[in-house]
Amino acid sequence: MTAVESHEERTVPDHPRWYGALAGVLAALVALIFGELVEAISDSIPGLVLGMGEWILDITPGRAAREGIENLGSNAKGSLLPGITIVALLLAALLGDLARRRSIWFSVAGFAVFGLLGGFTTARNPQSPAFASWFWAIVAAGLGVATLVLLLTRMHRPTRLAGVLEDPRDPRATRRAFLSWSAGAGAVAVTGLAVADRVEGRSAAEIARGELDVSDFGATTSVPGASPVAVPDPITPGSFDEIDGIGRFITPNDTFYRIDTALSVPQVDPDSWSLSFTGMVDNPYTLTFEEILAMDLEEQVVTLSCVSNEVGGGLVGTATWLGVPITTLLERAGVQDGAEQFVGRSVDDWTAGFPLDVLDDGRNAMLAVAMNGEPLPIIHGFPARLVVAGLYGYVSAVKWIEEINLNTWDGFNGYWVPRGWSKLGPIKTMSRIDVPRHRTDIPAGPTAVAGVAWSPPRGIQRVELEFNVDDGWHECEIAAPGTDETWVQWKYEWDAPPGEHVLRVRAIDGDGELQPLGPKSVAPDGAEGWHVHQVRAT
Ligand SMILES: Nc1nc2c(c(=O)[nH]1)N[C@H]1C(S)=C(S)[C@@H](COP(=O)(O)O)O[C@H]1N2
Ligand SMILES: [Mo]
Repeated sequence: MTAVESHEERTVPDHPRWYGALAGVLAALVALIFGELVEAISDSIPGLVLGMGEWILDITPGRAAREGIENLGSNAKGSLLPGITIVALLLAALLGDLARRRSIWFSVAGFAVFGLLGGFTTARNPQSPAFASWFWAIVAAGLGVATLVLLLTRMHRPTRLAGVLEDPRDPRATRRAFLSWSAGAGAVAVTGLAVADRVEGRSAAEIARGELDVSDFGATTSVPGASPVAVPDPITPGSFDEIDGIGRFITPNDTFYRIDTALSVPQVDPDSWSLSFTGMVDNPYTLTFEEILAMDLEEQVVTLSCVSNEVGGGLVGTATWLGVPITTLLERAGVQDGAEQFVGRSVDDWTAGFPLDVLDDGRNAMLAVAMNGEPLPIIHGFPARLVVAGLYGYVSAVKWIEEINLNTWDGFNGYWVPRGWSKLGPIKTMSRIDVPRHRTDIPAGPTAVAGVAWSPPRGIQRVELEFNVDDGWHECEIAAPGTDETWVQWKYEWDAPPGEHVLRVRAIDGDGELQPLGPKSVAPDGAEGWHVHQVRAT
């Protein structure tokens, strides 16, 4: 150890390249983690990485967005934030290296750009306070620069550090000093991250939601004897829920698919939230959460599907929704002649629109406040969302809604329309095989083939199953519960002969229309095709 030290103090070597890079990375970590602290403490200011991610999502045009984001429950959205972090750290490494070799001013300029970008991207979030977002982003960048200067001045030869520490033999400037200060900066960053994690706490939305009791929802006490909210049994009577592996008739909240563009789930405090009716209405008005809860609420079972659901996919589910019919709300607003489009907008400025005349057939369309006997889960739109039977979510099912705007058809395009998705989004007839699973071996002999099929609001008249291509179609049994607005469960008690089988399913809707054979992929208006499972009976 002493030998190494004396060697180091005798020579004045150029430091390894990575010293500068390391200093840059640590400086960036300090800045980014400071941003995480701000996010954790404020509840409304996004972190620097998150703000950047939101901005990138918003400016991503058509094709990329179409493939990635509409259904980025996991993939693209999941890798965006780590990706941004890595790019930021790589850039910071470059800046640190430049600072070591050339001038500190390169990295001051670089961090200033980071700070401005951070201020811009965090302030543009519709829920964040603009001034505070800018302020804290600039403070974060300043901390980054300070860290970098501190570390670089611990080095042997900070020759062009703008005048700081000219003497290469300054006793404070040794390789060891640099490394221990770096370790210190790293420790500060790690501690900051741990603290951010600790103080994150529960949002006002989570606290308020926890205090709600769905049995208090609705002006339902006036209907003696009628329970306003039927919390569905785990197993729906008359359903095929007992079949192992089938999509349950009522999808439990914790397995219900989630799709949205939100990188961080909007946390809406119902006490400071309201819903406004705007645009082509005679009486623009706003509703508070309490006012909504005091209205007559209805419970409806409706199947919701994402336009990005592939043939056989899981971006579809059925829930019991409690809410107010949209038509009731519109009556009070007084829809003007010439209004053609119903547009919903969320607190995070996501929008969806559908033709008003969709509602003419009397289908269920509601402002929902509860899902399967619980206040809406936060990821499913707390405190209120729209649910419209028979329309894909991207044109109708606005979560965290705060405005209902009536417009002409040409007067507005919802979020996904300019990004390449169809402006009209009726749900297509679809059927899915759940069991037996794809590419599995089953024992030859009696076995249940089962799944779900939906075509809201037309309903399902018949489900047919084929055991090998062009072998003929067999009618399946359909479970009793459900309406034309929900999916149905179907099953076929099959006596499986030994060998390879290609099971294929198709449905006939309530109008007698056969499910389209397709194949068509999800963009621009929903997938088409007959779902296939291959199995081997042995
Ligand atoms: N605010 C907001 N609401 C939204 C979306 C969104 O991105 N933001 N996505 C829609 C889409 S594409 C679908 S399929 C449904 C999904 O609702 P879920 O996540 O409750 O299943 O929400 C809709 N509502
Ligand atoms: Mo969707």
